[in-house]
Amino acid sequence: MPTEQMTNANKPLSTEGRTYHIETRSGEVSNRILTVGDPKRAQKMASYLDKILFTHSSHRGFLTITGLYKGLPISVVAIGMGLSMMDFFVRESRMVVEGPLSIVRFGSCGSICQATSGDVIVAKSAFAIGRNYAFFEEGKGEPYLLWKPVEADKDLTRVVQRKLSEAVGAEHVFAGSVGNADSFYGSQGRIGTDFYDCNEGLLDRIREKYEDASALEMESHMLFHLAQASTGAKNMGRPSIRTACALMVFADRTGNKFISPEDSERLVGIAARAVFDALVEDMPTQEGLHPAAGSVWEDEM
Ligand code: R1P
Repeated sequence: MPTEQMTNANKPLSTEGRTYHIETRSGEVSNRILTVGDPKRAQKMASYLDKILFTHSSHRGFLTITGLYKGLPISVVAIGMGLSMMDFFVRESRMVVEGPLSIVRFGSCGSICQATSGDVIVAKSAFAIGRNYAFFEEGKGEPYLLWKPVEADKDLTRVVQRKLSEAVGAEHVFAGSVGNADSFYGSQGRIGTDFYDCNEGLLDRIREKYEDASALEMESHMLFHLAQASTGAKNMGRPSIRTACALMVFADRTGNKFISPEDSERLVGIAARAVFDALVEDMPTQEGLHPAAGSVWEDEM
């Protein structure tokens, strides 16, 4: 249920200017954002900020933590899972931040390349994988639709890859195209008998179609697609939204291995500083970014 009175059905904002689902307003979210799925991962990564200035958990499960790192504001936002949550997050963040946004997703994935559990895969591009209802309901076409890859921002991706390589060792960092599936199960080729999924040949079809296909997860294509579709707030000669994505390999889909809780905890801790350093190197000043006046970092700048 709405927690506050909204008046505009097209752009629901509370009288305080808070967005409907994330419940943040202008001055609570930075132009530099690290986004993850799991709120516990967000808390762990945010613990590497130098100072936390703002924390809010919304009624729809979005967690926003804003603080300072090396003197600059950064927000960490946990969004849950799936492309709809990514859509809420990107659009509602764009509503409350002035100036360009740099967004880095640090997620988990299943590897379909030589990267194994505990390695990191950086997304050079992402393609969407969607269940084709016309096949299941009308017998038309292929059971899964595979869309053309959308590129990540090259400069932001380069700095994220370099910082992660320095942190975890270049031999543990791979790069390639990432498949953003609309399901953890059917559309990622997990085989089961409870549902008619018709996905036995899906992984082979993906590898055949995209020779650099490296990982499967559930948000990256929506992130990259919305960055390309964004129109406003062009600033500093840059697009409105620039995006990168790096993924911890939790599941090795080829070797059938899974990361241990200890290794994932360790990797998240190491990666936090690497991603913050990348965001700060990418946007080293506050010039042209969201004004400090009225923000949660106002007294710190
Ligand atoms: C599935 O377990 C979830 O994990 C992956 C997938 O994209 C999906 O959201 O990413 P996160 O660990 O960032 O949530």
